[in-house]
Amino acid sequence: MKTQSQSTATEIETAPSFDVQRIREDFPILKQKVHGKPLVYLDNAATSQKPQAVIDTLTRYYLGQNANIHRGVHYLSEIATYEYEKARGKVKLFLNASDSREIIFVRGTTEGINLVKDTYGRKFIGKNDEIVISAMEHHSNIVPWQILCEEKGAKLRVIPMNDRGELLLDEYEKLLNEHTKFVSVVYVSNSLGTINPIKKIIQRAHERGIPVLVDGAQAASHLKVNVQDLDCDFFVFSGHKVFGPTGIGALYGKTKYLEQMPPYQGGGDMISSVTFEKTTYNVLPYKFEAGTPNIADVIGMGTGIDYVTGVGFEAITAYEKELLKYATEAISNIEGVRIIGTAEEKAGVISFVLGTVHAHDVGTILDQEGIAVRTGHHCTQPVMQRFGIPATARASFAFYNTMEEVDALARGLGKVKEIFGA
Ligand code: C6P
Repeated sequence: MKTQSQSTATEIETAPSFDVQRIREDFPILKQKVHGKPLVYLDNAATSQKPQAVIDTLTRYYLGQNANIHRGVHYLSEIATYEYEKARGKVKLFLNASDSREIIFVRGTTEGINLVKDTYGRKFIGKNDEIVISAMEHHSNIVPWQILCEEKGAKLRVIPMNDRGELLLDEYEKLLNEHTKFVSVVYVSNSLGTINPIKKIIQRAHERGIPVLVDGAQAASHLKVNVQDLDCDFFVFSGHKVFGPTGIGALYGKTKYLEQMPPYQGGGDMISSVTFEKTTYNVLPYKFEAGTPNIADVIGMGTGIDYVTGVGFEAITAYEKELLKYATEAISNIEGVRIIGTAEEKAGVISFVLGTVHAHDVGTILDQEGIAVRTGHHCTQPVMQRFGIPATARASFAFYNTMEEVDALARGLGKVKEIFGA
């Protein structure tokens, strides 16, 4: 299966400071066996595993800190409020936002996009206006805008991509016109792995005064995000993809937009005063956080962020680059494999088809070998349509994956070939 020029797991040199075995010790779930085989978890784009520190934070919270926030004067409420707001400060630093008031806690990327659609979108987008998205969006960044377009009589325009899965920036430029009121584009594609030139995309929209939302769901775990440097107007990500709990994420928005936007939901905590005649709203960010929030998971997400920043993005990016190179070589050398998404700039995702074997069969055989990959359309049906396929198998990496796990994947695919005669 290996060519002469191919490197083996042990030959690969990684930054001396990056000790993957040491890192794996922090993730208890990785020690388990699945179907009698060591777990090889390659479904990190769906959700990442959690370090012991995040599990400990959740336990500590429920054992000794649990209370509602922003409400009580009692000890526990003050502790919970302090921890919750401390986590907001961590997200602010993580994204390099200029102010904690620009960080709004939401359930995840999906809710963050829907919040912007329901508030900014409903207020500022109208009949015959246009919203630009790209051909590689997750359904979360397609469907909300379609709903808005239907409601308002606006139009959705789509930036096309080439056969490698790279956006065509010249075509993007052509789409921007006096009707364009919003651009919403993914930073890193979950089904292709493409890292989009998001700064350029933002600049070109800004030259025409158009605000831009960045779907950072897949970027936040692989790249150092700097919202001030990107100059994006909104940025969303999910905590569960950055080694934190599920059901929590954050929306960053520039104050100038958040101030102008109506509230998302009505309820407790988002008000400043209520009478039957009139309600006035709370200041940022609370205006957008109605009801009792997901306190424990906000705090847990803060610990996930501490963990990933402790490992360091410089080391993560360098290690994952090597891992992706090694895996791309190993997988593309298997006869019958076609990698979907071969962009010049990629993060740790390899989507592929193997001959005529259905992706679900690939995934099922790999599962028997203890290897977890995702199969299907990955919530990007238009991407599958663009490449003329129903589904792919997708291996997606995190910094705790190893070259040996890539070798296991390659052996697993060899088994699939044997079984299906592919
Ligand atoms: N992609 C995947 O397996 P939520 O579900 O709200 O945390 O994230 C939605 C989402 C939005 N944008 C992108 C680019 C994404 O990758 C995802 C989630 C997972 O690829 C689950 S479908």
